[in-house]
Amino acid sequence: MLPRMERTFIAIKPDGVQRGLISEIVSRFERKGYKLVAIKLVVPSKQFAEKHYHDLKERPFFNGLCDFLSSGPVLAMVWEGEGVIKYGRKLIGATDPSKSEPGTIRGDLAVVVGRNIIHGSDGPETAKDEIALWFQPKELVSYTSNEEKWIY
Ligand code: 3AN
Repeated sequence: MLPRMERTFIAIKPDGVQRGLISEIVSRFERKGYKLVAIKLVVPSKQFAEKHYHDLKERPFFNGLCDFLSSGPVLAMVWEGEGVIKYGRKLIGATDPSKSEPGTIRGDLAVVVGRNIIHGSDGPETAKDEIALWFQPKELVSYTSNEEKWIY
């Protein structure tokens, strides 16, 4: 990994998987120029979902949110690239899809906040913690893609 590279945790939630949006979402990150370094389909337990969303445990929607995340397959991914944490959030769009800009993933593909199809780490610390929660170090693949020299 080049020193300026960063990594972020991105997950397609059960609604995005059930709606057949995996390829659409993956392609947006891929075409932007980011590199996929880990990917797996998992059904998280409720306890695992609570760990993932621990920051939100005081919020009224916490329980429903954790039930929802653990209700079916989630596509967990790690994407790498310069500025990927912040720009990944831009690709995703505002939390509430009724306010997300068209052109963003939530703006184009979702309607309500409780079914906003995708999660992305909100900063470097969260990215580190979430990657460590969802993946073992050996599941993160380091490689040089042929395209990289044209991107950087
Ligand atoms: P983001 O996912 O954009 O980082 P957060 O961290 O504020 O947003 O919220 C995490 C998740 O909690 C959201 N993706 C959404 O699914 C859920 N959420 C946030 N606000 C609400 C709400 N008012 N009602 C139901 N679910 C919510």
